[in-house]
Amino acid sequence: MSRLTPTRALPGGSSVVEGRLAEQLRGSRTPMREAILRLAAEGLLVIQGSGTAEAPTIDLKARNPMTLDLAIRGGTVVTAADTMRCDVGIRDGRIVALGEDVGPAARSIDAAGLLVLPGGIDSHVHLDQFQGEGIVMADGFRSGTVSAAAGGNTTVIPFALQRRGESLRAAVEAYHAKAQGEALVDYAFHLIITDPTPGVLGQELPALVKDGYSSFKVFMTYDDMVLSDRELLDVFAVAKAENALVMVHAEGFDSIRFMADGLEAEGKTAPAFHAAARPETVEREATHRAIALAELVGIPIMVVHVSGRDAIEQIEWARRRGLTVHAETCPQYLVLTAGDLDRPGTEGAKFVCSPPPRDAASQAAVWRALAGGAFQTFSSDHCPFRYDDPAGKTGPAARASFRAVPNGIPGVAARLPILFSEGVVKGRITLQDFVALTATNHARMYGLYPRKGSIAIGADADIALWDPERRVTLTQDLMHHGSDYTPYEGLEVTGWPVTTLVRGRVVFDGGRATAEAGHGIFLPRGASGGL
Ligand code: DUC
Ligand code: ZN
Ligand code: ZN
Repeated sequence: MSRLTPTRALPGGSSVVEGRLAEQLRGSRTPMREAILRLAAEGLLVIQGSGTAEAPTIDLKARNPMTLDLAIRGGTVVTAADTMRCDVGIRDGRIVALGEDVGPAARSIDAAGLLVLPGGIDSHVHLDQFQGEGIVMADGFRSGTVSAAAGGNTTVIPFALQRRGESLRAAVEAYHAKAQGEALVDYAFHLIITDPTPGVLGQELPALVKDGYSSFKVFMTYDDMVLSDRELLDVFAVAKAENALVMVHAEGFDSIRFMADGLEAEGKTAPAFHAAARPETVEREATHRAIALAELVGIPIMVVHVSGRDAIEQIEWARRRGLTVHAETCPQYLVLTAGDLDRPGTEGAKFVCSPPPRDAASQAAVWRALAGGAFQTFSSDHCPFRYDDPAGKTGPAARASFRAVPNGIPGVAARLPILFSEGVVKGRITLQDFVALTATNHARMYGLYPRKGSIAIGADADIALWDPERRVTLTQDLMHHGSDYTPYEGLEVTGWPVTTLVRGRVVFDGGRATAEAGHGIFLPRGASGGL
């Protein structure tokens, strides 16, 4: 827990009694009376009569509107560009001063020995998202954002999913209703387009982009979400006209069906066969196709949850051709492998996500690409289900075949500790890379910069106070999410978020939420700024 201290010596309303002071200090009453009178003359005590005085309630801010609400003192501030020893002064939820000594403040946090990081922005999470009849996502906006704050995040960008036949605007309104009054950290929405009707493409999507929903995800697989190449092109054309960013789930629908049908026909239905049904070839083909379609239309795209070597090769190939292809990767592709899906019984279901984790060689390729700047963002793809639950990973259909195991794993609380420990502490990436990959680039890419994503004068005071030396073993109880497990159970990390502040308010500290649900606000976004 960080140390929070009032700046005033005596809290307002405290009494000072001449006789009691003399007893406590083992002196006579006269010098006590003189001291009280002197303090009263300076306005620091108010005489109440008969040897009693009271500390006035001083509203430092009312006295001087320039006084800070909060100062974070003695820490090491880290941005995507610099590391510097300086204090941070906060007023009205924003950073208003950075310097050696930012002056008086109503409250101070002692951050000696801590890193003062821009709060994490997780631009790929799923909260309370419809997953199919009988399946329940384990986190809504309350538990999901508590988990985010526990992991040092101050903004999340979940998805508003359009179900086929549904208006996109209605989908957005439904997700707002789910989030209203529930979030602990700030949030925005990407759209998921599953039904690009003329009305969606011609009216709803352009209007929604103008209203601050400046990115949308499209799927190249899943029965109820896949878009044909023609539909992808139509959506891409609207993105071009509206200056919006398309996020692509790149796995080939028909290839997966072909592989899964074959495996099932051979009776191979255990969770491990989820990975076998979606080999890197399937992701490589779709990544290449998405890039080609984007080239035809002339737009940048963001390839999300890139899992390994093959897709990275396609992205690098496209960049060599001069195309703008952004890419995101996630913790599961750094510390999990397809072998985890092969754990005994149904345990492997805990690791079923798409694309699936790969092998050690692909992990190494993802690290190389991260260190070399090939990835712009590192997100969790938090998509939580319960394991021991018929509405989760081990329902009757899921037990019968890997095909029915809900697709996704929780990770919003584990994302920052994993990248810090495996990346910064092990010397694979720099502290600046870490901040860029977890906060600044997300803000830039998704139209939240400069309000979010950095520690700078004028920015929202969204801050993670980070103990770079704390050693922690990741366990379910540290995640504060709605899943009943973490796929990262037992992973030992060095570096931990001790306090999370959203717009100057401490929202998570000492292992618990410290602000009320509803502190988090919706953030309409501008256009993608690229990097
Ligand atoms: N894609 C995601 O982005 N998250 C979970 C499952 C999926 O297919
Ligand atoms: Zn996806
Ligand atoms: Zn996702």
